[in-house]
Amino acid sequence: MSFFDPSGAYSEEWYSDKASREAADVVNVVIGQTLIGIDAQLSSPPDASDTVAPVTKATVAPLPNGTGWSNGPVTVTLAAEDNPGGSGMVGGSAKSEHKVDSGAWTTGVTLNVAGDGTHTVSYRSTDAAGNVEAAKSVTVKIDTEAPTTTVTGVPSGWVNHAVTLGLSASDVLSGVASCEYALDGGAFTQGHSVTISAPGTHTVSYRSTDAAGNVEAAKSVTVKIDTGKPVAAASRNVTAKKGRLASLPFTVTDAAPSCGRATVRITIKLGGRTVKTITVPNVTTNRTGSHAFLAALRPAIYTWTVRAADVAGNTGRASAPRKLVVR
Ligand SMILES: [Ca+2]
Ligand SMILES: [Ca+2]
Ligand SMILES: [Ca+2]
Repeated sequence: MSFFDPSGAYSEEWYSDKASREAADVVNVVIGQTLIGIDAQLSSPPDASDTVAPVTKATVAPLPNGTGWSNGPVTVTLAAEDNPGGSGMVGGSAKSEHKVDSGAWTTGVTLNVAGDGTHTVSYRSTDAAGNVEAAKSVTVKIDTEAPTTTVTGVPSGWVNHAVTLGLSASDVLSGVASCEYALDGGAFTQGHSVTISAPGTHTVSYRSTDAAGNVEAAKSVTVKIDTGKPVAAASRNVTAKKGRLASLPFTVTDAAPSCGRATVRITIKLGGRTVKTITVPNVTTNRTGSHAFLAALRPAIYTWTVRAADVAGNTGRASAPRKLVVR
């Protein structure tokens, strides 16, 4: 309410309630030079005829994604509006309140909600006249934990065939939305399996994303494929003394991409009949090798061949024969 005195001075006084008015706890605004001493009650007490409760709207920020999940804390903001002509949301009993799950009612218009899980945020407001709104609620679903992906079908070492990896994931709360893989640093592709068939050493990265949008830190496995057969050669004819050590030189060539290791089998024959076989494990390929053995054979002219199988499982052909002369 405002007043003008004849000099044109303008004055307003407000009282928050009757008690403060009596304590002369007033605010004066003076425009002009003279404040005239009119003591009048200008606002409260609230309109006793207001029996309509206010209406509160709750706004959640940031908004959850399309699945209804948030992957971090959210803020709930309350905005209350009283009925037109009502006692309003200022002074008197006016307040907004909120509570989370089974917690206590707390006065305020903003609320931070954190912690994984599904939360019920209840809220209500009271107008200046003391009309209490029936509590309403909004559900806040928070999931901050990324899924965990499990990969199956990973070979323990070199293999000589295509490899299919399976991806499966589990997630707490919102659930798995997608699994992805990336081959050799390429782009991630959605899928639950990937087949790698090209020879070579491959890195397969994988990760999953949950419905709340939490992306797992990518993990990776290595897949090593070698489909080439090693080529073994007996290097030269060998002469040995009966009962003495004799060295049989050979080479194993394995084209890249190669697992680099092979098992070599030496076969010694006499007159087309195998008289001795020797297995030499863990031979480094693409390098000259030899095997020393005790020539416990009767003097004769034998033949010997070598054949290699790489550790990926590829077996080459037997080499051309060389002579082994035992004297
Ligand atoms: Ca009201
Ligand atoms: Ca999760
Ligand atoms: Ca090979």
